[in-house]
This record gives sequence, structure tokens and C-alpha cells, in this order.
Amino acid sequence: MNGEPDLCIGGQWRHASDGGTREIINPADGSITAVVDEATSDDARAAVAAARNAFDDGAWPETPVAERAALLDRIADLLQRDKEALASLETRDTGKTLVESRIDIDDVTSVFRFYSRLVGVESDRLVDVGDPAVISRVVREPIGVCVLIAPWNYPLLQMSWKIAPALAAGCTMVAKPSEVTPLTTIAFMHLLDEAGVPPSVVNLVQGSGAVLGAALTDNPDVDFISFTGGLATGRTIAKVAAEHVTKVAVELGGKNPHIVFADADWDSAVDHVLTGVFLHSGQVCSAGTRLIVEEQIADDFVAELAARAEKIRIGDGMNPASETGPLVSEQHRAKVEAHVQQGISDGAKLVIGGARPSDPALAKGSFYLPTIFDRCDRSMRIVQEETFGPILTVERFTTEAEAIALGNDTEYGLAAGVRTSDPARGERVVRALRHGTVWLNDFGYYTAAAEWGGFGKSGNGRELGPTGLAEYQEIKHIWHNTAPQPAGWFKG
Ligand code: TXE
Repeated sequence: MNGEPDLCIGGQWRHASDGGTREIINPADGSITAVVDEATSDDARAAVAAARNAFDDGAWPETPVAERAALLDRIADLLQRDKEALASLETRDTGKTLVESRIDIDDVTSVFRFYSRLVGVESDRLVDVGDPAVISRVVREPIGVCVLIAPWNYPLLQMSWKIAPALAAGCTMVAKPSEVTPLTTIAFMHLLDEAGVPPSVVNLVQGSGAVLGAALTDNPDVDFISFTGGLATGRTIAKVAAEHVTKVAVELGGKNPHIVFADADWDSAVDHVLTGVFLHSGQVCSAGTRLIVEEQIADDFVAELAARAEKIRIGDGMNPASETGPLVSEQHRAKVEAHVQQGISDGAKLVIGGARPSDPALAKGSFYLPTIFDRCDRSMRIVQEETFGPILTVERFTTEAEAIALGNDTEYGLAAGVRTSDPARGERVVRALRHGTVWLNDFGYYTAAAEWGGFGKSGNGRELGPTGLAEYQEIKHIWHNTAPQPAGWFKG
């Protein structure tokens, strides 16, 4: 960063092999936050080769579980030591508020602590095969070389959901953060060194996905690819990996319904719908972007939401007065603006927003106003396609069955919210929704101990929880006959 080498390959910090660099832009004001090395595809191939050697010939996969667990704990300690520095780097990189970035670093820490504990208590499973001479057991082994590709909305958080279980399992890896937001991952890589992660176990490259993608994913030396990002990229990676029968887990975002029945607690419903969609300016894979509200309260509910959304204080995430920051880049704002235009031409009713803020102090950043579209229906692209911006669409229902049908009317299936004061109805609706996480009378919360992932085109595989560790493990059944006898099948 800023002259220091940023790629870590085979235990060596290096510049890009062709000397290439990239400017990292602060989305709050368009200034250059840092200049980082931009890896070439040769660098990416070298990183995979280093991870392969470290897995095949290195000590890490055989390192006792207690040592791996202790290392994860040391990493967690260092994250807390450097929390403020990492949080401010994350804010300058992504634009999110400092408060959110601090929460992110705490969450990253909790992921390392969780897997440190989990890997220590996991044990082999004994199987009774009906023969006392046979010891039959099912053991878990590290899956091998992992390629970990992360997006820009929660850069270090998303990467930690991959690196922590991969390390816990005994894998070696290549981490590739988003080229838009690589700074905390570079800083974190230095913490891994300091914590004592052996050389070549974690390799770091950053740069354009289009340039590095093939070297990282169309590569027979890779055993597992964990990817979080957009649907189109996820499809490309899955296709390429299929050629090598490489295991792939993908988390591809969502178009998440937030269903509000008329009997829901009003204040918490308004508040959670607002936070669910406008936090981090909607750049959250589980953002509740589709409000599905019971007709009898819809007008009042939307009016109150609009009144509150207009008061959201937008600004530089480093300013403690800001409640939400800019979009991650000019390019991303252009995508959001195109979606809004599409909504207008499809006939949705613009209630508020639909524009950049007029405050001249925000003119240099990629800010966008909280936007609400009423009278939306399922045929509209703004209802079906992920915008990844501060855009709420409103659909109305009159029956429970209709609410469920609307909630499931999406090709995605990452997350959903349901709000009602009737527990029996709440349970019915929660069970009927085809989404990976469903909140009943809450929204947006998660824990490292519970699985995260999607149904449908939100992806496959799970992160976090015990399944998030199992993704990085192969299962082996060992059948050990302690008193071998001839099988006696063939008599001659
Ligand atoms: O993501 P990409 P983009 C959604 C959101 C957003 C859209 C596109 O709707 O508007 O995706 O965002 C790397 N081989 N989400 O274009 O391209 C890339 O370098 C290998 C949802 O920014 O998917 C980055 O590290 N890797 C989401 C990562 O993929 C490739 C979070 C994600 O970038 C690659 C972000 C290739 N061919 C966006 N091409 C979520 N699920 O939370 C790119 N990459």
C-alpha cells in the first residue's frame, strides 16, 4: 500500500510482477485513499501454486487442532487490538459509517473465536458395523487448496467467513478481495503474519476479477472455491469450476421480502423496515428491499416510512453525525440510477428520493437519496432484480396466502422478514418462505454460530455455523479390520 508491497505469495510480500498498481477511491469524496499493487494472472497462478505446495508438502494440514485453534484466538486478539485502525480503513474504503465498521471488526473477531472453539470440540464419528474386529470411523480432513473471493460491501467480514473456517480446517488458500475495497484485507494479512500463520498457508492477491478470475478458478490445483458476489460472476465461476469438478460454494445476493401484517407492532415494524433497507445505503445482500405490507395499513405505513427516510442523515462515514454513507463507487451509483429509471418507466409510483442529494457538500461523493417506490408489482424489474442500493419497493396483500406467494416470488432466496403479533401465523409464514434466513419480528441479525446462505439463485453451500466449517472439510470413512480373515467369496 502506497509503495509497500501488497501481494503475499509463498510467504513473500511482493509487488505485482508487471509493476501494475490501482488507485483506491474514497467514495465519500472521490479522493485517492491508497495506491495498491494490482496482481497479474501470473501472480495469481503463483499464489495457487504456493498454496498447493503448502498443502501437499507443508505442515499446516497436519498441525494439531489445538494449535490451529490457538492461532485463531491469537488472530482474534490482534483484530481487537487494531480495531480502530481497521474500522477507519474499512470506512474510507467502502464509505460505510465508522459505527458500522466497528461492528464489522467485532463480528470478524467473533467468527475467529467461534471456529477456534468449534474445531476443538469436533470429533471423529465411530460407526458400529456389527463386527467387533472392525473399527469403523468417519473422519474429517482439510479439503485442500481454497480460493476465497470476496465482494466490496463487507470486505473483511465476508473474507473472514472464509479464512477462519479454512484455517480451522487445516486448508491452505489464496484470498482475493474485491479490487474496489482491498485495504482491510491487506492490513489483515499483516496480522496473520504477526499471529504466526505459517508462510504460504494464506496467500493474497488483489486485482480485477476479470483478469485474475481464470487463473484462480480455471485451475486444476484448486480444490474448493468460495465466492461471494454477483449472480453473473457466480454463474461464470461455477461453469469454469465444473470443468475440473472443483467444489464451489457461492453466495449471490438477494431480493429480500419484508412482510408486514396489520397486527404487527407498529413502531418496531417501521423502524426495522427502514433500517433493513437503508442501512449501508442498501448495499447489503440481505437488505429488505421488498416491503410486502397488508393493504389495510399500507397507506399509513408507507407515509410514516417516507417521513422517516427523508430525515436519514447521509454523509461521509467518518463524520459521527452521518447515519449512512455513499454508494461504493460512481460506477455502482450509475447502476442504481438506471434501476430507478427503469422503475419509473415501468409505472411504479416514486414516493421519495430517486435522485442524488442536493447538498453541495456531498457533490464529490457517490451519494444517493433513500428512495421508495409504491404501487409496485411482481412484473417490474425493480421488484425482481437486485439493485444493491437504497431503494424500497412496496407491494400490498390482503391474505396470508398472498403474502407468502409474494414473498416467494423471486428467483433469489437469501433472507426474509415477517412481522405479526400472531405467533401461530408467524410460524406458518416463516416455514412457508423459501429463504435461507427468516426473521420473525426482527431483521438483519445474524450470529457466527448459525448458518448463512441462500435458497434458489442466492447460491449454494453455507457459511458460518458448523456447516461453514464442513464446507472446508472432506469426509473420509476408515474401515480398519483388526483381525483380518479371507473374504471367502471365490472358492477356487
Ligand atoms: O460483483 P462481482 P460486482 C451484487 C450486487 C452488485 C452486483 C455486481 O447486485 O450490483 O453483484 O457487483 C470478483 N472470476 N453483489 O460487479 O463482479 C471481483 O473481483 C473470479 C452482491 O462488484 O461479482 C470481486 O472480488 N472472480 C454481493 C468479486 O468477484 C471474479 C456483494 C465480486 O465481484 C470474476 C457484491 C471472475 N470472472 C455484489 N469477476 C453479495 N452477495 O453480497 C469478478 N470477480
